[in-house]
Amino acid sequence: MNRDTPELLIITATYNEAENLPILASQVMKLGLPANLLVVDDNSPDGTGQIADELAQQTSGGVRVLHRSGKLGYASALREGFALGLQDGYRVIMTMDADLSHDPTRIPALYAATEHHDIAIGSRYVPGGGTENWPLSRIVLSRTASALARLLTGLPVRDCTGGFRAYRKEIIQKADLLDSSTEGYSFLMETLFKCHRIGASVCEVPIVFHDRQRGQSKISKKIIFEAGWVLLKLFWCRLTGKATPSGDALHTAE
Ligand SMILES: Nc1nc2c(ncn2[C@@H]2O[C@H](COP(=O)(O)OP(=O)(O)OP(=O)(O)O)[C@@H](O)[C@H]2O)c(=O)[nH]1
Ligand SMILES: [Mg+2]
Repeated sequence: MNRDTPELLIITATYNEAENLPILASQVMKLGLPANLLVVDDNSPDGTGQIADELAQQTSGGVRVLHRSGKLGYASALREGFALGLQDGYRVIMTMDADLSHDPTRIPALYAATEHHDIAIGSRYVPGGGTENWPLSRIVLSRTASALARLLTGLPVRDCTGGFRAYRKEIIQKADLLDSSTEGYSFLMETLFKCHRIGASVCEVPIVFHDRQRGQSKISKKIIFEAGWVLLKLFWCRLTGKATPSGDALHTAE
């Protein structure tokens, strides 16, 4: 571990977020936290990767960049970010979207919650949380996914599918979160499932989710289908108690 490594790593996966990334980086840097913002970019055709490099220079390394060769998926971007975070010795690792749907002013609350919990989830579905400007179709999709995930996995969490989270580094290691082959948002359900199975303490911090104002959504039918499939596999794991979707042995609580 480098002794200059700050406590907190905030990972944001980017694919064509050229308009959003400079705003996000400036809002995160303004918080004045002991944090690095890690941009994991998949060679975005709109030049997000180059913008990230410029931001890294302007912030003297406050922003860090991981370039990948092409569009390898949201989940694997987060996993590579986790791997770098563990390797470099950050104490807390956060994830958030780059499209400003996740409000950076909630970062301090999530970070503070890791003082007492292994994972802090930015939650739309607890008092004080919510969504803004979301079309009815997205509200229905998200609410249904969260309710189904809760029912089938038994997770005691109201918002299982949001990607604005803070993890203590130890829980990423103990729950083996790098061992997964999911591509999209199902990774978020899978990570919670794995953490819950080893007795992680989880809390939900209210957030208001804002619909993206710039750029395009990357959510696809394939990713929605994957989420349904992973959910069924998690249900099966819950029933049998034998294995997680990636096939690794289940851990028991310590
Ligand atoms: N590196 C990388 N980032 C991705 C990929 N797919 C999505 N992202 C990023 O992951 C974050 C979430 O993706 P979005 O497209 O906003 O998906 P979403 O939030 O479910 O959809 P909207 O609400 O419509 O924006 C954004 O910061 C994207 O740029 C990918 O394949 N690779
Ligand atoms: Mg989004």
